[in-house]
Amino acid sequence: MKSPEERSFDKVAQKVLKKAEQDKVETVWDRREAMRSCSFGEAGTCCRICTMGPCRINPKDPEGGKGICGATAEVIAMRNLARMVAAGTAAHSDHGRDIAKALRLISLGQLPGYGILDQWKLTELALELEIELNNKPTEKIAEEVSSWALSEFGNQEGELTFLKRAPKPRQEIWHKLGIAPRGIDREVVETLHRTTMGVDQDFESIWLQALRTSLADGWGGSMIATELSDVILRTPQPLRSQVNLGVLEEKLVNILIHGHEPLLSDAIARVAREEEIVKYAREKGASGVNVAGICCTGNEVLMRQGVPIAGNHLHQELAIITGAVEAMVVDVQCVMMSLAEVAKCYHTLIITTSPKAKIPGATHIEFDEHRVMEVAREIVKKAIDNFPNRDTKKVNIPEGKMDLVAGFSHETIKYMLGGFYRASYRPLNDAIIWGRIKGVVGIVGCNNCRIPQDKSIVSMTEELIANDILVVHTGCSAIASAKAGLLIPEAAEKAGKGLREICEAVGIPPVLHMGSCVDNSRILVAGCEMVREGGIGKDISELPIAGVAAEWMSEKAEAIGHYFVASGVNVFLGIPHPISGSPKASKLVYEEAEKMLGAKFYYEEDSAILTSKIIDLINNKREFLQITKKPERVLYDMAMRRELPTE
Ligand code: NFS
Ligand code: SF4
Repeated sequence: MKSPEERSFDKVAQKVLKKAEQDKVETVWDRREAMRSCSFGEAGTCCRICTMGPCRINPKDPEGGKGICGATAEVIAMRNLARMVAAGTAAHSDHGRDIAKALRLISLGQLPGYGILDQWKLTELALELEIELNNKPTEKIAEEVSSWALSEFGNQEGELTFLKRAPKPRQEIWHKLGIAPRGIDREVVETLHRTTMGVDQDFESIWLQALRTSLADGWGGSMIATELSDVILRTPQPLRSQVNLGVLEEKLVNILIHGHEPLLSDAIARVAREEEIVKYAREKGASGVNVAGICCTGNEVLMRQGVPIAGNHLHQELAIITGAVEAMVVDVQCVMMSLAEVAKCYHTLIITTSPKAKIPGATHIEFDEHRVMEVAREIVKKAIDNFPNRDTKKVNIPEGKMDLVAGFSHETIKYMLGGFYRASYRPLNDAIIWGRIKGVVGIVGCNNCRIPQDKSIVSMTEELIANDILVVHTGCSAIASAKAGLLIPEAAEKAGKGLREICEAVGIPPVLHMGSCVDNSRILVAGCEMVREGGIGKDISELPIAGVAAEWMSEKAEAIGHYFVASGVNVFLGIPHPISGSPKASKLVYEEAEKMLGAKFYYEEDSAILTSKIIDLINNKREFLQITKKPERVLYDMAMRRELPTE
């Protein structure tokens, strides 16, 4: 068995892992260490899409090997990869669909408790969509925007509206390769169709469709989720909060919200502050109610309400093991089935809320969009009722919480850098041109129990900022760096001289929390703005930027990685794609992609080597843009002035 220090880089997690051992509770790490994973599955050369098989191809077979139907290793590996991208796209996009449906209900007055908190963003969107605004009431505009959003899912022809946000050269690449997505659902379905038995059997053609599907996530489902969440719940602005298991409170009823969809979590956080509810908690012996988040739903309410974060993906079991959680309320995605088992050892209630996601052993209280506030109150009361069942002997909340600043939407970055009256990316581009900031790297994605929790994310982030590279984060990576104290302005001390000066002048941390995983779309929009502002490249692929998924595990991360690469951002992986059994498929994504898309995937087991490759890439891009040297300041004398051309 690995030691707590080998399992997690986070000292707070290490303490709780020791408690898990004492309490004899099995965790995800125990199961990982006991698991004998199948090497064919890992290599991507196991096929079970028809019952003539399953087939497996030995990557070491000198003949190359074939499935029973004749399928080659590259086709099997690429089919599997494409299906991962489709599943990831489906997950993010279904989340986007639910937000679009919520906007529709709001516009019809059928979602009590919710409204349009960001009128400005709604207007901006309507203008972009060329919706006539003339004296229309807000509800009518919201209805039209929601109708547009819902139609993006079912479009059969044409292409997704937001693709037009991309720089022209990028759009041309998509058109040339035939990978501009038509409708979000259509691309997911087509990928499932193409990868079923006996359809598309050219691995390059399958990969192009995987790219098209991923673009339907990044510039479709995820972007819709982000934009419309901003309209309903408001665009995030920087705010302070706290992070890690130390945010749990001994004297309060602790409710954890875990999953992805923000609506119910937002309501729970609001309800917990109601006077009635606080009174009810006092009656049960607690001094109030404490709501904290896990994973992306946590990021959503953190960014907009400042609700603290208890932890990232690998913290979900640990939170329950503190013995101090009355209820963990989950919706969809990244929720481990083991939670119900872990909860049995304590008094914690696992409450499932989505009609799409049920767990044996959990209590199901369904999210009903017509009575969200009532459902939220019912859930919070149930948690309060559970407070007297807490076994104080089993409670041990580890010391350890960290301050953080979150809420850097791409709009706020613009305002913070450019000022209120001339919000723009110009100061960022200039800082890059002058070399005070060398580049921007987005570190995104999950934790993975195959490698020590948070270690790669935190060490890479520290090294990049020390090299004057601004780091932006989303998802569980943001929480990892937050726990390590990198999301506070004081962390600028760890940055290189140039980056530090900028952080200190503007008052921002050197590592910016941009939101949940669907908010990776904010990074795409920021990339477009940087190109539009000029001076550092005509396409996203020319910018000195990169993407990193250091500890990824989810199919959603495959979708994100693919739409980054398809958008021209090189992506560095700390966990490989499961395609190593096919040299041809590997060559395509890790090498040849570059020629097609101007970007490709990189994989390195050692995160230090991965980081040095990122720094090399950024330096190469700077060289290509000829911004490696500070332009020398020439002082003109009178003779030189006289020689200046006159109009
Ligand atoms: Ni993203 Fe966010 Fe975390 Fe990974 Fe899961 S919560 S959607 S998939 S584990 S970063
Ligand atoms: Fe085997 Fe071909 Fe069936 Fe896959 S599709 S299980 S490779 S026979």
